[in-house]
Amino acid sequence: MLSYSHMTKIAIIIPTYNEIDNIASLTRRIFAQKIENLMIIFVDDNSSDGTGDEIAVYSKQFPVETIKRPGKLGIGSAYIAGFKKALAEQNDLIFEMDADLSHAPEDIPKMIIAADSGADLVIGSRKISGGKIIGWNLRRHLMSNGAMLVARLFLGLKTKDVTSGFRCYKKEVLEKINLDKIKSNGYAFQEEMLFLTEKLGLKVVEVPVSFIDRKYGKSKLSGKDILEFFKVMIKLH
Ligand SMILES: Nc1nc2c(ncn2[C@@H]2O[C@H](COP(=O)(O)OP(=O)(O)OP(=O)(O)O)[C@@H](O)[C@H]2O)c(=O)[nH]1
Ligand SMILES: [Mg+2]
Repeated sequence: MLSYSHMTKIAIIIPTYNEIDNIASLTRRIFAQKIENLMIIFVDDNSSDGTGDEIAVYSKQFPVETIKRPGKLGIGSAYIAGFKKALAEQNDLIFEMDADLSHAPEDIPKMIIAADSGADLVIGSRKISGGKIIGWNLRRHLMSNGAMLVARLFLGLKTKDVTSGFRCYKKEVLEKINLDKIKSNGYAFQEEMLFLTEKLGLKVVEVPVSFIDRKYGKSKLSGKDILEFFKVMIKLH
């Protein structure tokens, strides 16, 4: 059992859109970490592949809740809906995590320890020593590195992994940010949240993780998301 200095309530927010083949393994691996007071909040956008029914199976065995939305409304608004529920339910640490097993549940404990050691926002980072990306082609690496370099220079970000969607926020960070003002989605959402957190002068700590490209299901990343990433960068500047 992982121990930390106080009774910490933890919520893991996981947006899902057609992730049926990943739910069982993801849920089992998260609860296999034996972390006290931990719950999952799935935000499912009426997936057509039965993801919602699969989640319902696990919600009988584990502390799993679901926010069901009527259709694909985007990852940014899914996270915001999850954040609001997690705050309303008095969670102290609030994670963002993908459903596609790119983020290893086994990395959750070290992120909790980093938060407990003083970080306001912990980033599961692929871009510091010890972090890596497994399974991407050269084009994907170049695109990702290029976009992150431009964003870091343009917005003066200190954090290396700007777009990581594997994060742990202390509740105070989410209380300080006006969530209703955030309209961005995809990678732009991660960029905007990071910018606002750094601007508040809060402590961001990166811990190395290995990101593994998805085996099951389809990527929802689109050209529109890449364009939005640069548009939001200009808006924030
Ligand atoms: N609720 C909801 N979840 C979404 C939506 N779009 C993506 N997701 C989920 O968000 C997570 C990240 O989406 P991915 O398609 O893996 O995108 P990515 O990780 O940025 O890109 P890849 O590296 O290609 O996998 C996954 O759990 C998706 O199921 C959406 O519109 N609504
Ligand atoms: Mg993914």
